[in-house]
Amino acid sequence: MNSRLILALDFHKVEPGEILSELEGLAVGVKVGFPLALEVGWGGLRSLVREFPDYYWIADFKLADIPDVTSHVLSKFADWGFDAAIIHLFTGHRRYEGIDVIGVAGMSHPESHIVRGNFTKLLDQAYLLKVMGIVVGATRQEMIREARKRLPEALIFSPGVGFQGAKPGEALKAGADFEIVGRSITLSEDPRGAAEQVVEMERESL
Ligand code: BMP
Repeated sequence: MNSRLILALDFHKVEPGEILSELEGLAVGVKVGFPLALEVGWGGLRSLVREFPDYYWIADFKLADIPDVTSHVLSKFADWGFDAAIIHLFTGHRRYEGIDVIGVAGMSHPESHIVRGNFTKLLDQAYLLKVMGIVVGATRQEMIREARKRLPEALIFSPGVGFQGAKPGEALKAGADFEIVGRSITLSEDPRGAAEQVVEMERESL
């Protein structure tokens, strides 16, 4: 599709189904987590995944439990049609089948200094655990460059674009593979127009 945009569907003005229809062909994936699950319930999430199978669906509940619990949750998400799930790397979890696993290596918000202080260790952990991808905040481009160097094979997913300050395309330029964008699209009166602008800026940056 030649798009590097993943939609974070947390908060929204327009109905989720409508946004997802409007963004077909513009966003490659959709990331959902607690905000939408608390609103539409697990059944509601499953219905959206079923209704829009062409998106790459990421379950973002930042799992951080014991291996037996995490494995159980991951396999449920896989059954429901999710393509990927986000976990915390510090747990050392390494059992996953049937779903892509993305580990949190760096976060976008300024208060995440404990995560930031352990960034190198988390990257080593991501390498050892052979996760498919890592999250590194778009607001920290030097961390993206470092992650790209150390983990040339992993896909880098960068949130923090728009509302949190990074400009569309900046994380890609630093070496990320995908930018995760939420409120600057989902809280717009015109989500498709907002997404088109993001995609255009991303294309210009490459
Ligand atoms: P927004 O573009 O509305 O700020 O949304 C960013 C999304 O990325 C949210 O779903 C948030 O949970 C997620 N995220 C983040 O912002 N920073 C991180 O470090 C990790 C995240 O998963």
